[in-house]
Amino acid sequence: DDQLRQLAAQIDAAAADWRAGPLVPGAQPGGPMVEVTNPADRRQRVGQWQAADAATVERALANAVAAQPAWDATPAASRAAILEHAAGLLEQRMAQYIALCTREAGKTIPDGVAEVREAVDFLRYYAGQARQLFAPEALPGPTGESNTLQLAGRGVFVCISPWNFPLAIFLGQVAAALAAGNSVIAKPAEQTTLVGWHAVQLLHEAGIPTDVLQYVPGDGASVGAALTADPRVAGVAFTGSTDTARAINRAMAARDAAIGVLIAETGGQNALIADSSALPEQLVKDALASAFTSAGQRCSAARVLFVQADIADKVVEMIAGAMAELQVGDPALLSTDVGPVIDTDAKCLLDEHAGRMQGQARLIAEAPLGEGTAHGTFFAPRAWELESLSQLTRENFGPALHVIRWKASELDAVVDAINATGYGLTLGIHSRIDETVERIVQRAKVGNVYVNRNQIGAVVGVQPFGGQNLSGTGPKAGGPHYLPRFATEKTVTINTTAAGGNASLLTLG
Ligand code: UN1
Repeated sequence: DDQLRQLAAQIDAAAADWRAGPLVPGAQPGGPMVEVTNPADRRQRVGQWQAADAATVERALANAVAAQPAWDATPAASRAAILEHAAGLLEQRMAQYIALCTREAGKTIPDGVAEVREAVDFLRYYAGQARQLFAPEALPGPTGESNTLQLAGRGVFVCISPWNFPLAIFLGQVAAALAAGNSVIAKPAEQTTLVGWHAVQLLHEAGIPTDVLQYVPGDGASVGAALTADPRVAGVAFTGSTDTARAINRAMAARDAAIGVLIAETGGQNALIADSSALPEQLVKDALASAFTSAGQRCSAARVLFVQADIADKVVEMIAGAMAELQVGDPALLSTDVGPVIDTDAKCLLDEHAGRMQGQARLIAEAPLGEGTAHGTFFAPRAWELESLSQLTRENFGPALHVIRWKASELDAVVDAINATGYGLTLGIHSRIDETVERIVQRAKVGNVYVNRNQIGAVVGVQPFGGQNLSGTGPKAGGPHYLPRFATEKTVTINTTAAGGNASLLTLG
């Protein structure tokens, strides 16, 4: 707690005049300037950044192509050592990065701490994996030849990251792509350009060459579209909305180039199923943590609580009680549970949703907005009771929870309705009946299931994270299969007989 208090003080001490722009060797600055304001108080200026123009994007692509072979030829252990060095630097400068996340992205201090921790974990995890996986593997074969399988970088990778994890997911994607021997062009979410810029500077300082990792802030329509349509790009790692993932997929498919790789982690319509054996106190605590942590702006967040009818009245009443206690306000204050949403557009979408719910759902509770929230983009956390999941037509990315009652005979139908949304990211289960848990786990088409706990905060290397269907392509971030997807496989067969000929040539068919 003392450490957190110090951090809070440092956020206020940090100069509120951050700057950022493209990091592309040889490019002349040319794009428009964008002002950054504090989501908790839009009157407060945080800094400004310059967008990349078309010439800068072109220069970045040319640099990345030229730089990749030497980086690919650098031993994986050396690439890993740089990433591990960056992890150490990030730990030392934790306070500065938390301050940035709070002021640019509206993150609470505990969220900022978790964000830095996760970024450090990603850097170390992919570095460790690269050390292991990139050692050539000898394969058994006939005598007179040696066969090895080795991994290599694919080429130029574009990493397009979201504003909700501006450091952790940003660095996770970039670290995996770099560890695998790719040169990287990183495009941050527009909303969190300052955080991304500092993350790239840190990697450069740790030893990543400036043409191997470049930074091109800008909007998705010009910068993102130019990058993903370019035939020089071998792969794209993307985290964000399902619609954008589709657009990237189309752009890559339309290129007159080798078939590229898309690794996409997208949205969810995540449910939590509670039966009447659930412990109500634990259920309510975990449901609210899953729905409202990070102001509900996690793709892992719980959106719908399916509660069995016989405990529903009690649970709904407890939800209303607990929501009245939520502290909504300035994320730089240690007492704050829920900060602002990312921007005016996000708030408008949530207001629209609240308007739609008014006519067709019962409002269970609306948390009070705290003092000093009038000038920020705040949305008061809300819970509604619905009749059916079909009343939700899209993912509502914010602090909005929906409760639906179910009867004992409907368990399979509940799971089927969740599957029918087409999303498949996280699922929470609260039950003390093993058969019920197993039955749900077996039937649900989701990527991450959490039983009798909250359903957010997957730990790198421990809970590999990612979904299926509309929720993403896989492989799961922070899991063993993620890094290999950024690499290509090369089989090398060498004739090792003295004569250099192949004695059995004629029998080889
Ligand atoms: C996201 O919101 O894009 O499990 C991913 C979690 C985080 C990942 C969320 N590690 O909540």
